[in-house]
Amino acid sequence: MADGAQGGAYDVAIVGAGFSGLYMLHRLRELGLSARVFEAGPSVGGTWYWNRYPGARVDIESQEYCYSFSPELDAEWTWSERYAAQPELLAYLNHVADRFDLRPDIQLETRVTAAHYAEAARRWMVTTDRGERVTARHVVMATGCLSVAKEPDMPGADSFAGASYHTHRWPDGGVDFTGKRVAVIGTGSSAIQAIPQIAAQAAHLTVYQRTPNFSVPAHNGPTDPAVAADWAANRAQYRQEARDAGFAIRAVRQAEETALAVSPEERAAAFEARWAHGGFCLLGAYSDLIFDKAANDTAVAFVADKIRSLVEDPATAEKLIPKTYPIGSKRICVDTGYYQTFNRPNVSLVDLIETPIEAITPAGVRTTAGEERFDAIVYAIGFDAMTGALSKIDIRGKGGAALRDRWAEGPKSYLGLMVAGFPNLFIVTGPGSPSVLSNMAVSIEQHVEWISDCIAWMGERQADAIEASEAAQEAWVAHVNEVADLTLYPQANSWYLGANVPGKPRVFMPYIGGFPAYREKCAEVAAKGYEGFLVTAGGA
Ligand code: FAD
Ligand code: N01
Repeated sequence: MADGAQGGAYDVAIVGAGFSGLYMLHRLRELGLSARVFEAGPSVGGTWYWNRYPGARVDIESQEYCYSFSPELDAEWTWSERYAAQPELLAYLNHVADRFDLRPDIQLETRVTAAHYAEAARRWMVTTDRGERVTARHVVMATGCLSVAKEPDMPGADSFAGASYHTHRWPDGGVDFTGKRVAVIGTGSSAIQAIPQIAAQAAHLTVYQRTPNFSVPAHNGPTDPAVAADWAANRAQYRQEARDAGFAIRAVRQAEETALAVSPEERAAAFEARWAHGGFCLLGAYSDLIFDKAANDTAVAFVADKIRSLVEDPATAEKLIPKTYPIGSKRICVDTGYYQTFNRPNVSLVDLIETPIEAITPAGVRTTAGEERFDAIVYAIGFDAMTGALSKIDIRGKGGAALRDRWAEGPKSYLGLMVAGFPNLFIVTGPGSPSVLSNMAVSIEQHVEWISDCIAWMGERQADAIEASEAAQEAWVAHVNEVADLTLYPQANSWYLGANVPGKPRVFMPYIGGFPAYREKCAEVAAKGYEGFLVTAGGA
């Protein structure tokens, strides 16, 4: 069945060598197929190679945020902390690459610039920035949802005479901020992890905040040996519990009762217990927190009081409390000492709603309140999420149609896996799938397994092309929107909606119907002979 890798012809070309690309390669190898991975970076690891900023770590407990496909891998790997930090996650993914001998089929420092579908041959022509052209029956875009950084868009950003950093492109070997005056622009998950670490080192840190975020404590620490032993004894069951959980996160411990059905005292106790436990489980306290504004308000009020209790200066505390969107409608941040950092004498907060940035100057940052001088500026301003990496590649399907054009009004896909008019092009955790609204380690495995099963199924039938039908795609897009509108999510100006990138169409991109329902739908589609897909064999 293998096409053979001679002369740059493969069964499958995989773009990206993060969590998704590595597992995709492993699965295809097991099927006896030839596959080549192209990775723009100098290392495997994706997210966990690029985001090396101080404090970078996972926001889902390490035991849950890792592959589940290999019991041997599970048995030989131990996590040193409850929430693993970036170096450990990168070491894990490097270990996976070595353990499964993946490296011979991975080409690093090679960016895919174009992928064009040749209809007559039913093959993709893939072009790289090294001038190579290879062909493949299938292309898997394992390019990541959060892999294209937003560039600083304030006037004068290029004029700054000091050092500029982006959290997504942190220098190898780190940065020493000792004795420096540092600005951090942004207060999303990346900033909230980096700020306490930078504050501990810098002479002075100024945080420029446009929209405050809700953050909950991680209560991170060394892995509790009892927890590790419990996981080792019950891993298969716990993994299944994660797959059966709405966000594919077991630790959320989703309760069934609704927030307003209980007394204020009972509610306060439940929130308090979950705050003490740490992480995302706060949102699992009641079943209606992401559906009902009044229920959500109770969690907002709880977190607001926590912020007031943690931040000594009342004016600073008020600025740090989000007041314009429901909790959970933007990804909650999971921090280690974030709010307490604002009690340090060397840290100040600038509220950009009161005093917007006018320009980055050669000396520092100028807001409507005046200029502050810095030695370094850290941009923690996020990503062109979900569609950014795909829109950077010149992807052309049937009739030479460009994916960029097809998605000009917002991304459309069937199940987040395939796009009508683009046969044999698969997307891992694409828009329209649970993706970033889930434990991505779980979602990635489900997608990779669905895609490899589909390719194997095609091989068994000597089918040479599979493509989402327009009708199935339209119905799925309508369903994704309908489900999003049942929740409070569209009420926030989040990157889920593309609201963080000027000019990006405002479309709710991930699927919020829950991982279990989604997984079931994908399995049902496959069991019905890939219902909603058009399959071609021998040109018919
Ligand atoms: P990535 O890890 O993004 O890998 C994609 C790779 O594709 C990149 O290495 C990129 O260089 C490469 N690539 C892109 N375009 C091209 C091209 N044209 N040619 C060649 N190569 C290309 N998710 C969670 O569930 N829990 C978390 O705690 C969590 N923490 C995160 C923390 C940070 C700082 C960030 C940014 C994201 C986090 N995420 C988290 C989401 C995270 O991206 C996923 O969990 C997961 O790592 C994605 O793996 P991936 O392989 O799909 O994509
Ligand atoms: O990016 P973000 P991120 N002027 O988009 C501000 C995952 N992740 O890298 O909200 C001034 O969330 C912007 O302000 P506003 C996780 O899924 C996980 O932090 O647009 N400010 C915001 O405050 C996360 O959700 C972890 O008003 C500007 C910030 O920059 C996703 O990645 C860690 C601005 C960007 O926040 C993205 O997180 C890190 C401007 N021109 C990331 N432009 C974990 O904890 C933007 N901002 C596991």
